[in-house]
Amino acid sequence: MINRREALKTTIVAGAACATLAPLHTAVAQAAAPAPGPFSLPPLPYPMDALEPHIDARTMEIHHDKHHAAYVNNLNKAIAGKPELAGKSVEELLKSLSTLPDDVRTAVRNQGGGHANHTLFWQMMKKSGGGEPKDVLAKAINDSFGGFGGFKTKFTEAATKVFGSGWAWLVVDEAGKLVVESTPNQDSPLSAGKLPLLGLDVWEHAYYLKFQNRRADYIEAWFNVVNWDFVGERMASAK
Ligand code: MN3
Repeated sequence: MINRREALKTTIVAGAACATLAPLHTAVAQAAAPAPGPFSLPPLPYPMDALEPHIDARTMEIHHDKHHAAYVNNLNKAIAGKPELAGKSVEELLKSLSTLPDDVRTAVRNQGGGHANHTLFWQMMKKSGGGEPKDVLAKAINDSFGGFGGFKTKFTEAATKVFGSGWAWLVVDEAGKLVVESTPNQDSPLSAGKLPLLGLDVWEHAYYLKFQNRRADYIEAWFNVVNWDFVGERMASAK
């Protein structure tokens, strides 16, 4: 029986996409046995195939069980031996990057960011999601972007223009304003004093199996699974 890594390799080779084999393969290989520590991988809030046909089950499985697990593992490894950090939430750590010891700052930014971003990402999607936001959130989006269409265009543009790996975000900024932005790598808006309401992972690992290089198609498909109720609750919590 072949394991997941071999299966992935086979899939990618069969897809004649050898050029991307190295980074994806390496990233998957990083997910090892869980390292002990205060942070743990939250279960997906729905079955692996809940977001089909828009986001495929195989991608969800690798993305959650391997990639997100690796961020959690590496975060635990990074703060091992630092009990003063182990009692803090990942959000607290990300909000105070500049005050962290030099030897863990980059790891918290990357691995902690990866853990926090993905924990949100799973909740920002749901089966039979999509459509448009309602109530207070709808009004806020209308006021800020001239309507849902204006928001979608701006968010899609931000997600499309991320060079390399990163995220597109709808955030509440320090002035309480709704803003669309992007961050590179696993940088969290929390580290810039903003509250992420909605985020889209545009790392290739989030879409390559189903969409290959067609990031635009992935972005369009993803809008069909957005959990606007969750986004609305996040905004309400900001006040
Ligand atoms: Mn990801």
